[in-house]
Amino acid sequence: MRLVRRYTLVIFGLVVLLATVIFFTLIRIHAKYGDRNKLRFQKQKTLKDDIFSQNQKDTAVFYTGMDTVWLNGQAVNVRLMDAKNAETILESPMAKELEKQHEINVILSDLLPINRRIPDSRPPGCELLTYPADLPTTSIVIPFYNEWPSILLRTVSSILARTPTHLLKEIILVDDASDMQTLKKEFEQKIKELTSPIVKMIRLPYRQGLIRARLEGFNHVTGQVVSFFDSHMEVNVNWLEPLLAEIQKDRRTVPMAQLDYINRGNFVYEFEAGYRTKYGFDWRLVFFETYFSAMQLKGKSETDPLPGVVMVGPAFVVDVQYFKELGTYDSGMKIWGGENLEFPWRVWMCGGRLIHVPCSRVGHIARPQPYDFPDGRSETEAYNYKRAIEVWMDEYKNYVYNIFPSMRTFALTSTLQLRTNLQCIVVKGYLEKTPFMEGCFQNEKENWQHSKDGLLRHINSGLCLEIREDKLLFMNICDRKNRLQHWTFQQSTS
Ligand SMILES: [Mn+2]
Repeated sequence: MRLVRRYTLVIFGLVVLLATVIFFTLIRIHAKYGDRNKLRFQKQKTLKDDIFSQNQKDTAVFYTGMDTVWLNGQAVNVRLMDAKNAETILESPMAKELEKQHEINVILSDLLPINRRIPDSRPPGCELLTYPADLPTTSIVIPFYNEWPSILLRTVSSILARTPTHLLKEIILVDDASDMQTLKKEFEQKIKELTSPIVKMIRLPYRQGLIRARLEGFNHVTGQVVSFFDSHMEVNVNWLEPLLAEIQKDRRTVPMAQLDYINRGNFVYEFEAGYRTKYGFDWRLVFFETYFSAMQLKGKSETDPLPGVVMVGPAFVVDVQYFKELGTYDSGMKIWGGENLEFPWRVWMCGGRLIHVPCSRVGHIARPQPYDFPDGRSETEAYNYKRAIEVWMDEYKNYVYNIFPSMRTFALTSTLQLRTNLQCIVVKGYLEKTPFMEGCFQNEKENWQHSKDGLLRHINSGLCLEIREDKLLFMNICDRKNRLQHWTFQQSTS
């Protein structure tokens, strides 16, 4: 009896020991291999929680411009760190300094999956639309200049993930002579590892600016349609088909995706339901974003494209042959600025059409331009604008010269000789033909309405006057609940 009990005890002991060994071995294997490519942020409940948690179920792919960062004198591998470390790194002076330098929270970008999910921002009804099977093929040109590697890679990765392969001929990256070393060999290796052979890289030997870099990329395009992108974007679901369908209907249509905002501080993908972006310019040639008013939307469905006045720059598509017929971009323009007005003027005045397509959504990190201007920014812009108005604006150019008299004296070596060849209409025709131009011109009568609830509404633009915390005035979407938009008028007592 005692012998049997002793054996039972020994066997029981061995079983417990074996189970313990197996348990700890499994834990070690899991720790070593289970999360190799995953950061574990499950328990984190902070500002970054949303972003980090959204990819828990997928295999997240990370790319860090710097695998190792220095934290309190210690090397930390950002791929393997835990949530607490992530938080500390994001708060570190190094992260803050880089954010200031690049005007984007670049370390956070490194910590986010390259293939992260973003919310579907399309208006209801878009997912029910169907498109022809034989849409034209597309090439995408992405110029970059000192872009942070993980941001550029996320741009490419989102296109590869959300663009049907049979429609995408190639993605052409054009390095406009960046001097950031992280964009060179190491980056090219990452591109090869994480993307596909249809991604091509062109390196320009010296700085040519965004406009000429786009044109360099355009020379290598083999698709029927070309799309120009910025290097800090993320495309949304089904972004391409609605644009291509418009070109298939009429090859002289230039469709633009509606841009959403990717917050440069926390990388949240931001959009507002029902918001319909529209762009405009005034005679200072200041480009601005506004939105279609309720009156302009009357009789239109949420999925209907609407005509646009000018473009913001990236995320539009154009038929390659038509782009050539129109004379592409004005290659005489320098660096950046002005092409987003000049090209749309050309399209509208020469028989084409520019439209906003609400079912095509692309996220964009808005920030001050990373481009630097060797000749000075305002000089470069003045030069480009002069080219644009001298060609297209007839007597209207005097509005611009009256504001900037020094622009009159700028010498241009040559200007475009397109108008006669293309049989384009005169500028008055443009102003009449382009719908929704109201609110774009400074010489129009400005009407303001002061409503009972205190809002000071600008009739033409539909926007309201708002005073910022720092006492600067600006125009914003009217919001009764916003106290910074409440104005009262008092009789002077003095
Ligand atoms: Mn941009």
